[in-house]
Amino acid sequence: MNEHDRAKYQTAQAPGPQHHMDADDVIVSRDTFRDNRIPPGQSRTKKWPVLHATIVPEVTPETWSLQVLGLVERRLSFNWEQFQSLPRVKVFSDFHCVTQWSRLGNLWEGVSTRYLLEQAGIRPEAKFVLCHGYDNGWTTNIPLEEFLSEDALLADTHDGMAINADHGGPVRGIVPKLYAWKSAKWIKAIELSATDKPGYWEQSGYHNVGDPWKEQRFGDSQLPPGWSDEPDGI
Ligand SMILES: Nc1nc2c(c(=O)[nH]1)N[C@H]1C(S)=C(S)[C@@H](COP(=O)(O)O)O[C@H]1N2
Ligand SMILES: [Mo]
Repeated sequence: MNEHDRAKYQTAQAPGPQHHMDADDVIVSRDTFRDNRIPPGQSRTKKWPVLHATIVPEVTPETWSLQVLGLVERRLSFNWEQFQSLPRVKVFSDFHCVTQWSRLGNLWEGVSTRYLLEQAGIRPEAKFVLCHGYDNGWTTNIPLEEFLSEDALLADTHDGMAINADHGGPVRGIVPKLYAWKSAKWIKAIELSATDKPGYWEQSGYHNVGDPWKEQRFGDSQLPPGWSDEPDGI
């Protein structure tokens, strides 16, 4: 294990929401109050696995910038310094990957998606968000309403440490209510649109919404290669 993995390894019970309930600067995701925080078909990992489709792009605070565009009143653009000057939020939440691991009790810090989109002004026709990553045109689509959840943010910090390149630093999206593929690493742009545009994993057969509590892993029409929902014997 390298130093980063050691630092992120959870040795004890999953961190619980009780430590943050009295802190008025922490938004606690509702799902962390469940008696069983692990959605159906998932298991807890104490590690923080690294998962992405292609490469770790070379993006640093010096080269990173964020665009907010599409169906907004005002297109916005932030460099690192401008992003750092925005109001900050902390979110305590669980993180569920469709490949069946869940990392419980993460404290994220960054800028609320609600705040960013309020600054941009949401045009009434906007219904969907497409998050773009710096990795080879990777995208993920999210219903606007889910993207505006109070616990959704653009995070640059995880459990008090800057998010490293493997995990999507300098800045990544975090949408705790949905499977982790909806949490765009190395986020480059947030695009609002009236029509839904399936992203990278959604086009390869993953569910369009991806609610882990409803086990929305795969879409109706397609399954990712190697998966089958046919009962045995057919
Ligand atoms: N830009 C980008 N974001 C991405 C991905 C990706 O391939 N590219 N993979 C997603 C998937 S499938 C998961 S499970 C999480 C993993 O985040 P982690 O590597 O920090 O655990 O990132 C998501 N965000
Ligand atoms: Mo994932």
